[in-house]
Amino acid sequence: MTESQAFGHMSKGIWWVEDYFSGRGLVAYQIEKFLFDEQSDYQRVRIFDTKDYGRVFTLDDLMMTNELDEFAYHEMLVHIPLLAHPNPEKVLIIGGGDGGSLREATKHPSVKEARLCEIDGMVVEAAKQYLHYTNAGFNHPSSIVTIGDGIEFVRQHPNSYDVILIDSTDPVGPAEALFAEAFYNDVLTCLRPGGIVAQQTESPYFTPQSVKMIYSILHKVFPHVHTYMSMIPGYPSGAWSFSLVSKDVETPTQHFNSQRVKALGDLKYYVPEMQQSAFVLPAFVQKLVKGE
Ligand code: AG3
Repeated sequence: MTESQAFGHMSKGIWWVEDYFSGRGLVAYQIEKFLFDEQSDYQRVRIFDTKDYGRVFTLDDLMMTNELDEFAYHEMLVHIPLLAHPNPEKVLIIGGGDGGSLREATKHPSVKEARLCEIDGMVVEAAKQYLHYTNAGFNHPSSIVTIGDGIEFVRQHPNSYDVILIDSTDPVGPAEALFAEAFYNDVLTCLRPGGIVAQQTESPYFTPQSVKMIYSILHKVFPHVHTYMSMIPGYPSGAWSFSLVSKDVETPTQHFNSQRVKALGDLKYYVPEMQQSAFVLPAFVQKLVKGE
């Protein structure tokens, strides 16, 4: 066998395959056209059109988002925590340079400030130019973009935000510190009373050890830790987990009001029942997040 060879049924052409963890080739997409391909100060930023999966955005060759299933990630990362909060006025998004989370956060009429703090200005510029399906939120009057380090930002803004969304890549490379205890402590102080945090927390199937590690740290810092899931075919295994944590909000539903969902307009993934059902976890995931 040559050093790198693929078997299986693949039609001719150039394919993009994510190989995130232990040599598992994950979803593969046939590329039609490269639109953007640059090395930033932090990572390799690529945007390309695929044959059947729309426009794809990758960082260091990991799938960040794509035209066909981005809604399953962004709606769940954003609406679950915002609807768990009684009146979110100030929302901070750490990472999320594609704009998808900003777009969803600005749909909430209570939100007066939706601030995106993204370390890599190149991602925001590329998204504004090429990611028409996520970039609408950049033009909203309550949106503010800060190009900078989210870790520094939370440290410098104690007692400032109602909801913090950590919309990062995997806990390797530039995003590793966004899964660390020191950062979570700063996030806790960055919250206003009643504040809530949601974070993407990886795939229980493909990276169970990361999931276990993330939740063991979250449990050290936050009194209330919940896990929920969404089905996102473009990510490793398609089954993706998220955390919802708080110092003082005990459950995802205690402040829930279904009238507020109506005000969000047409959604593609989130339905009010998910404020409860998304937290019903398969047995093996329950064990992982308990550290078993
Ligand atoms: N959020 C990326 C989630 C992690 C995906 N991991 C992977 N493909 N290995 C991306 C930001 C979307 N706004």
